[in-house]
Amino acid sequence: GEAVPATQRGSWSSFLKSIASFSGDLSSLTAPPFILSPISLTEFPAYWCERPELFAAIADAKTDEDRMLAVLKWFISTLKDQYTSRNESMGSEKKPLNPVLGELFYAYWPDKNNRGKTNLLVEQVSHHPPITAYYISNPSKGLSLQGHNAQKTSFSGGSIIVKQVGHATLSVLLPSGGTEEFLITLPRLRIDGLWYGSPYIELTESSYIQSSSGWLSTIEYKGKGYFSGKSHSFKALVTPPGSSSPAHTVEGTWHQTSKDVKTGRAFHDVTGAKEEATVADVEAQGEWESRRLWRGVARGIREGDFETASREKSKIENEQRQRRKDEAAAGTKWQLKHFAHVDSDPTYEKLGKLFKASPPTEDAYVFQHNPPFADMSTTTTEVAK
Ligand code: 0T9
Repeated sequence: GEAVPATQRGSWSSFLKSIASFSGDLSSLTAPPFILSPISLTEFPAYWCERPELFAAIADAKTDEDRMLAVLKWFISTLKDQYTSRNESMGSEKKPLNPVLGELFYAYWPDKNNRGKTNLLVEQVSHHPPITAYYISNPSKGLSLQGHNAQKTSFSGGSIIVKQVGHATLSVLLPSGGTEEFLITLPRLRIDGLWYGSPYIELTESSYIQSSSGWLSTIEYKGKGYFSGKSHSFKALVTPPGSSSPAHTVEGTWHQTSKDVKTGRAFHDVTGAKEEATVADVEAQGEWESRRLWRGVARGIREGDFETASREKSKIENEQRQRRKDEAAAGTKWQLKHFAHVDSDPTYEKLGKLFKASPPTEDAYVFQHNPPFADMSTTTTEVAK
């Protein structure tokens, strides 16, 4: 295809053949240099908050119904950043760096215009298969989001199909002192454009946001040729507790704008700029922090020096292999730093029942409240002031 450099055509077509004959963990396949991204998957949870004022706005809603609408608006507004931002910054979807076990990513968005400070903490909690856990909080607004991400991939009709495994739970401290919780499930992805060497993501099927108040958002995703015939289309139905007829229907394209179908009023708009998180300088980072850990590889990829990139990558991989061997010999196990694994998430089980989530239960990684910044945890006292 056009986007594939002449010298990499052969390796791109063998890469595609290996994807086609393989399903499972794509991260372990070696891809040609032109498709490599210098950014690790541990940075991806930042996409949840690159419009921090929309996250903060959840705390300002006065009723359960308005809170669901604020959560839906924030969620829809993250999709452009989650699923199209590599196309914008690098020309196409690229293969991210595969995080090592224990890799960390810390970042924040400063307080501005009374939105409060938003903190992000990410830890790679499994290497094979890759699983990333994250905790995002805005303590002054009483908001916290906890989740984890893994993928099951397969190949169909020339596209990669990615089933996201994992979910997020959003916790909102209410002025009454109570807590409202939201279970957020994740859409399926189809990676198209592979043949031409310019991959991009389309979202498919449905995802859900279920509130403990009973309000439910069902979001249906469609590409070209459906509702509006446009790519990246969605339709969200917002239903009150115990009802199946929607109180609100929102329609539009998730990477642009949408409107409330009944009132005709604008709903979300992400045509404006997003805001990148603030991250410590590489020099000031610890050795497990993503940008520090991958520094040599990332520089090689950015500068087109793929020999250096692959030598630096081998160093990291060999070090990891040695570590696993030493642990096996000593009969010890890698200890997670910020999260504890639970086989079943009670919030998922409880809220999942309300919309018949499949599967009926999922595991989770619970944040241990030992953040690197003192001002990260959400407590009732902070909200009260
Ligand atoms: C969670 C997101 C996820 C991670 C990425 C599938 C994918 C790894 C997972 C699901 C974030 O919240 C949202 C966005 C993009 C997803 C990635 C896109 C992608 O291609 C990779 C996979 C593992 C590949 O690298 C496939 C090979 C590559 C050559 C295609 C570009």
